[in-house]
Amino acid sequence: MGGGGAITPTSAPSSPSCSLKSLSPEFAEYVAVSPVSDDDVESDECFVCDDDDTVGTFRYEYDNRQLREAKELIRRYKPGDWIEGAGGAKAEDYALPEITTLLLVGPRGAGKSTLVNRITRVFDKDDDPFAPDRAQVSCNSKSSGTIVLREYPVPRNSNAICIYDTCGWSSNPVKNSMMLHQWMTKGISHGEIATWDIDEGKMIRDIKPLGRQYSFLHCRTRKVNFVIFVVDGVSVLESIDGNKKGYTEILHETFMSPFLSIGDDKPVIVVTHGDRLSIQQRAHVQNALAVLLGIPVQQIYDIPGYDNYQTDMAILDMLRYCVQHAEQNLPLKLNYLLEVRGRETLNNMAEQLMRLDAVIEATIIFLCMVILLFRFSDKFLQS
Ligand SMILES: Nc1nc2c(ncn2[C@@H]2O[C@H](COP(=O)(O)OP(=O)(O)OP(=O)(O)O)[C@@H](O)[C@H]2O)c(=O)[nH]1
Ligand SMILES: [Mg+2]
Repeated sequence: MGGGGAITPTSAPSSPSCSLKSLSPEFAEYVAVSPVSDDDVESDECFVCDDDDTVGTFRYEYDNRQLREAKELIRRYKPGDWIEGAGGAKAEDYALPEITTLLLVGPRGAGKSTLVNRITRVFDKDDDPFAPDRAQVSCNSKSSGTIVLREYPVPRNSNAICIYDTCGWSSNPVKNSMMLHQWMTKGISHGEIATWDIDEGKMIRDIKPLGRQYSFLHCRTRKVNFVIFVVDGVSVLESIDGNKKGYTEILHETFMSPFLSIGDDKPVIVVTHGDRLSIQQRAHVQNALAVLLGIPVQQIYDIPGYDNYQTDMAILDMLRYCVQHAEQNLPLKLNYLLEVRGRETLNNMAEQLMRLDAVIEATIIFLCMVILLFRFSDKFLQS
């Protein structure tokens, strides 16, 4: 039965999107042909690797280069850069967001705040290796978890991409649905207090202002451009292979909410806690989620609690996926639509006039012919 059974940790992590169990074709080509130097200078020299150490060195260099390129792609990105343009529209015809906003949602303790820290860490490794974590992680059930919505630019100080960490779901799907609907339709703002429980919410509102002046005033409201749906892989496994069906039921019910989709695009799934599962169990969880939620397995990112190349690549892949899909669904500017519509209407009117013109001309010719015919027939009768 798949990878189910007892939960066992593994020391050999992998990510579906970037695992390199055997040499990929690009890597094989790279090893056979390209020399590696620090500045990636190309030359015509050929290298043929015949021992494991050399292959290991090339693989390390290759991985490093891939990671660097993937990070650069995210660092260079500006809203509008990845718009493909359709129906004759160009990037400047779209209503670009000030900053591309990604929303993290998921059950309580799924690892949303941890994911914020992990994403930040990928970039901090180059910028500031000793920078502290940003998001407050809850260490046990006594913690109330995230309550205040917070905006985290990625990388730190970026003005192109930001991630919003939110509170975990309640056990009541109706309340989840209401809160998610509000975020997706009205937008979200940094510092907003969010909780599912009305009584708890009132209590928090009374306490929090002690530490924060003017808490009733929020920062700028952001429209959500894409959603990241975070789930705990261990709870999913326990739910699909055990009796605790509630976890996957609530995942399914919430995931299917139409307002979580941006256009036709459903959220990406991030599976956490993979470091507590074996590789088979992780694959089993991903396949089960793909079937349960009706999405391709490539839309599910395995991001375990390891600090290694595979995890960093999976994070960067996931960010790229989100931003690309966010850009594909940006709305067109109103004045562009009006201009296009106006131009189309004018063209239609001109076409109709031309058609009318032809009809009038044909009628006049016909009438002239009739008059001539009458005249000739009169003369003929008189003679
Ligand atoms: N082993 C392991 N632990 C994780 C992982 N991700 C998160 N955790 C732990 O899970 C617990 C909850 O993590 P959080 O990041 O606070 O979860 P959250 O989704 O933000 O929780 P709420 O804010 O309450 O909704 C913490 O103890 C984390 O250390 C993971 O990938 N592996
Ligand atoms: Mg949290």
